[in-house]
Amino acid sequence: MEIGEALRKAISRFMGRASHDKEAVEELIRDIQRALLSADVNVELVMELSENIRRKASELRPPPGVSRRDHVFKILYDELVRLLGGVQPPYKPAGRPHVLVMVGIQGSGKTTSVAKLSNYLAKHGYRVGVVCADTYRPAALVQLRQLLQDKGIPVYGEENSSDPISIARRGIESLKPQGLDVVIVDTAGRHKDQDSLMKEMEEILKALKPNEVALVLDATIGQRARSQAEAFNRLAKIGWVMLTKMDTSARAGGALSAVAATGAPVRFIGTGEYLEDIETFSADRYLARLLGMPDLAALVERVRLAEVKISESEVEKMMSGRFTLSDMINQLKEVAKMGPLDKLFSMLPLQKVKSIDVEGLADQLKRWEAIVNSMTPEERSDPAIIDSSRARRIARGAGVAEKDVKQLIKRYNETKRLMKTLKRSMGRAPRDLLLSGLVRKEIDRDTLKG
Ligand SMILES: Nc1nc2c(ncn2[C@@H]2O[C@H](COP(=O)(O)OP(=O)(O)OP(=O)(O)O)[C@@H](O)[C@H]2O)c(=O)[nH]1
Ligand SMILES: [Mg+2]
Repeated sequence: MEIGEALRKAISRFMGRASHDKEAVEELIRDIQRALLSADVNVELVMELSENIRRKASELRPPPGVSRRDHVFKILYDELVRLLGGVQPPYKPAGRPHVLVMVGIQGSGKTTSVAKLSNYLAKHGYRVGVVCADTYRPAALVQLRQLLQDKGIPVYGEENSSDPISIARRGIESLKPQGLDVVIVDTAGRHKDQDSLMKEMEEILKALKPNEVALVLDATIGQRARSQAEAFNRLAKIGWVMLTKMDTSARAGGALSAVAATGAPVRFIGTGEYLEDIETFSADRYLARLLGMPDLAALVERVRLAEVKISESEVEKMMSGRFTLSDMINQLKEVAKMGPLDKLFSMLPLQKVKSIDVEGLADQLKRWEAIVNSMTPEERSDPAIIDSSRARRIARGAGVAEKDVKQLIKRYNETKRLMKTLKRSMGRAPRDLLLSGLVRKEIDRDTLKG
């Protein structure tokens, strides 16, 4: 059974049970262990994951409004994310230049990925150069030059040499004086057998002593990913994995075992044949796809929101209509402190946008705070009295444009209106419900209508 399917089955079985007591958790753990072990995930890692689930399920209480079933599932989910290398900080190649060699078997997508990654890094402000050390496929050099040179990314290659090691060496020597931050080396994958490929890689790595080796893995190859990953990892410690062809229907379960086998996280994924088709890897999105259960993703999201702590008195205030402009801003500040903004922000009915530009929000908050500070106490407690001339005065005092003042008041009125609707629609529903993220659904529906 493919790993994704095995995990899906284990989860469905648990979710479908009538009770979710200790026994059910043990059964879930056994099923998950079987699934992971049969995908060759390292035994120690599996044991650690099991122990963490067991401990958290017995020690932690579900957040308000969340069933034990959903809570246990979220615990499992978090452990799977951790197994996948957790949440990676942004990629920051260090060293001058940082020499990165991309390896992988024939057709895995190395050349395409080298082009994508160099363009991606160049866009993020790095000066990047590329060395084509593939002597078996002359088209690779032509392809890289076509794709990259007009982006200002130098590509070193030799048309008539058949020695990849000296090409790579000369390539780095010739690119170094150009003051680059990163040099990415594309290697060949086409060999008559795996042994000769490995031998060539070994020599290249010995000669170049790169800062990093990245493994390019085709997401569609399933469990073979693991033996490939291990073979390359024996040659050199794989720093990270680039998973290609994630735009195809493959569930990419092999990646999980490859990652577990090498201990190297996935950093980037390829999502198509074009230069722009590269994304940073997100364990969240990957698991949603591996498990093939979109409703599970929604569930994780709901539990996550429930785990956010907004105090009862705040909720009380919001619901009672004693919700002032300053309250709104204070609340936004609290939310801003709490991290993954786009998710948390959507809990408060203040923005319709789906994803929030964090820096933009911080700026906006500063502006709004200045606006509220330059209001009189009467204006603050009753913004309805703010007419154009007052708005102009406030704007001058806060050093903002008049339209910023109007925007803030509009946002405040919308929020208040929403609170009223919410109160009506929820009647005397327990506060917990509000906290559990149900709010969000109501609001989405509401804002969509409005
Ligand atoms: N759909 C899709 N196709 C991809 C992706 N990455 C690579 N490809 C395709 O996969 C095929 C092989 O890609 P290459 O980059 O040539 O692979 P390689 O590892 O350099 O191959 P060799 O040099 O022969 O070892 C090409 O047809 C690419 O267009 C991807 O993320 N999505
Ligand atoms: Mg190639």
